[in-house]
Amino acid sequence: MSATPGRTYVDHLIVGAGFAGLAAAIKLDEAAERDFVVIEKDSDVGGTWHINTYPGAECDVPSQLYSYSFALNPNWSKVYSPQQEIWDYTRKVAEESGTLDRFVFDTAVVDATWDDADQRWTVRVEGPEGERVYAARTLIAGAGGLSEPRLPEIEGIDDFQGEIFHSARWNHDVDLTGKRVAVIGTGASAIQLVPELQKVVGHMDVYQRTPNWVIPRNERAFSDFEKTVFAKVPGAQRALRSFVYATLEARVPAFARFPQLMKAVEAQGRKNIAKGIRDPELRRQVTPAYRAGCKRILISNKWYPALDADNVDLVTDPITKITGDAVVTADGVERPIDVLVVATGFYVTEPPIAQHVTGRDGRTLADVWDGAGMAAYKGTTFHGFPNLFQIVGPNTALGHSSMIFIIESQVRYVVEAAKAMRRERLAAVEPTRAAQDAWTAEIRRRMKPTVWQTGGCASWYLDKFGNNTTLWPGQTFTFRQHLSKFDLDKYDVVADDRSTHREAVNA
Ligand code: N01
Repeated sequence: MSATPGRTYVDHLIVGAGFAGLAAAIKLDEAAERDFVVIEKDSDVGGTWHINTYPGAECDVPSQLYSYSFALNPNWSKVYSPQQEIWDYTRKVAEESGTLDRFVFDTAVVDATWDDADQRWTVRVEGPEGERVYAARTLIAGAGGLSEPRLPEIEGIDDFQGEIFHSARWNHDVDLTGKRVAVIGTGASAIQLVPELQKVVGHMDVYQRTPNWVIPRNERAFSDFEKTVFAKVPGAQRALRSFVYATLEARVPAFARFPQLMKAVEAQGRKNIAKGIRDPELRRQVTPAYRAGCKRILISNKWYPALDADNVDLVTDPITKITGDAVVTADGVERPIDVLVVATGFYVTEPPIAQHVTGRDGRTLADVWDGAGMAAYKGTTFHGFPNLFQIVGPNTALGHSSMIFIIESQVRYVVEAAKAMRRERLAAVEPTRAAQDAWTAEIRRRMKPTVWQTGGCASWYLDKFGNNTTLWPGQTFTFRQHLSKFDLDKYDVVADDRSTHREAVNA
């Protein structure tokens, strides 16, 4: 084999420097798999927590659990960490890991194509110095499940003359003080940003298509004493972490097998509404008509009081169009605005990256999924796409606990795969069709009785076929068990009988 001029050979190419990509880099490094590069389209590590800077952005998973098990942070300020604190945490972890020399920022992956002759991924990237091509043995996609903003397809939205931005692309140059603002969407992002905007705007219309169940949030700051104990006695922090983990896991049976138990959550939600909202009509409008848990359960003490404020109107009539300076609803009412905030979520069930990854038979992931929906083996590898590993792949997201637990489980699997490939001298590993189909069938079977499938709502968890291709349908420790070792017997392999070492080909 000869190296094509202009191609940089690496063992592993990691896409994204968020929690997933960073963990992959650190753990590969620890496993002496040091020949990797991390391609990040933005200017720093942190992923979601670098990008989502909307006012009020915080994590609704407890801080103790929303951090790496291998990098506990004794200094979390509160039970639920703010965005800036989490971003700072990822930067600190990255700096201390000694891996940052292999991160390439401000550089986007254009496309990735499996080269069967070379048994490598050809990955084109575009950065400040133009295009560059990598030939990577493995492609580890950690670009995030919720990273591509989805703008609403509303007639006239392109004609709006005022400022418009998505919650995940906040424009901090726009001063909202005293302005007339519309917010479209009432999901996890909206319920955090609306209470902050309410404090400064002149007037705000919040457009709700479907209400969410929102339960109270047990918020409090960690005392200096607690932080000192966490720093001096890591075991104490680990114990708290385990307690939080167990508390969240205890809710899984209600999500996965006995959705009627969710009535208890609905009672909490109703109480939260009654506490936060005075007007009976507004209370009625924000009360969901589906089983709690069907959509992500939200937590906030500020959302309902914000909707109840005098400078806020909740609008439930469907939006029909947007003009140069107003939002028009089906009842014919036109509400003039200066700024439009779209908190309408992300591309999830077919992330745009799928259109740019081409596998062994010349088809993209999007082509493959178009026929039957997203599917992967163990949420991580794909038949037809050798040596491709996706962190936070199909059926790995959670509605009840911390994604960092899932990310660490998948990263361990990837590292085990890399070690197995080196040990067994393999050029390529690809899950068999049978293994992937059996895994998918089992997921579908277990998904049937869950609240996500039976709860009576439309959600981003479900794809166009009505299948839940996003969530893991059970306890997270079972997911970890499934991925605890790399099961080579479920893979087709290609022996590495060529001198494909980096030293040889990069020379
Ligand atoms: O997005 P969403 P998000 N016209 O998809 C509405 C994570 N997250 O950014 O429900 C009118 O939940 C849509 O209405 P409907 C978390 O996993 C985590 O808020 O589809 N409305 C909905 O109300 C979360 O689940 C944190 O009927 C339209 C809203 O927009 C995920 O990100 C914080 C519309 C979209 O809600 C996404 O949350 C924030 C249209 N055309 C987010 N299109 C943490 O704290 C959409 N909507 C960890």
